[in-house]
Amino acid sequence: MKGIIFDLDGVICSTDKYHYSAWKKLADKEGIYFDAVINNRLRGVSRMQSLEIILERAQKSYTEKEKAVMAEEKNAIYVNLLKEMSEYDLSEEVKYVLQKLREYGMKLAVGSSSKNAKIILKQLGLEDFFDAVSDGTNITKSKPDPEVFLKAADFIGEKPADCLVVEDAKAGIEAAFAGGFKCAGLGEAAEHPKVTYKMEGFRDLLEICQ
Ligand code: B16
Ligand code: MG
Repeated sequence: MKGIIFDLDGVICSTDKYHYSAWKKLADKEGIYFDAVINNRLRGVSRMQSLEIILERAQKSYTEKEKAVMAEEKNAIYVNLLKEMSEYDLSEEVKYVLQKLREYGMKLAVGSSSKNAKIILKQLGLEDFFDAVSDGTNITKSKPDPEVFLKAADFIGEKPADCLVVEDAKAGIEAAFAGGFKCAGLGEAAEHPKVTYKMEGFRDLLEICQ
């Protein structure tokens, strides 16, 4: 293994709770049922795809223009919540493991569907840490398409077969598999049949990459 590509939301940090609050606020306003189980389906998928999943429970249909306004509104709430984040939101475990992997000589990249990835990295004090960031701003297709990870591998100059993707989402595991990457699953993603490594915690990476 020469490179590791980390998903951001749900792997490096817990922005998933902010996504949930922001979508919940919007869903409540529209009178659409939304809960944590539905929220799990939003992991790793794009903002517009997330909205489509939420609208499965809507009682009326929305025009494309209305959907764009709703996605904008959710994003504004979400970005506002991100302002609360700081380097204290980076766990000691993640910080320690990232430093160790750097000492092992691994190339480290981010592969996130989020268009807000750079803001999040800045809030966490990681804006200059990774060798490359591939995110929602440089892709045309979101996970489960492998584009975001293929771009990340390209940015660090490594072949997919030499890189490990670390993911918390079903869509992310499928993207990694489709791109020819090895992948390590955290949380619910650990149970996905296509994972190469099941992780119980972030620290497991030290063993996987030794
Ligand atoms: P944004 P990841 C993903 O991040 C989130 O898991 C997903 O819930 C979100 O819809 C997507 O980013 C887009 O985010 O609205 O900020 O562009 O897990 O790929 O790091
Ligand atoms: Mg994720």
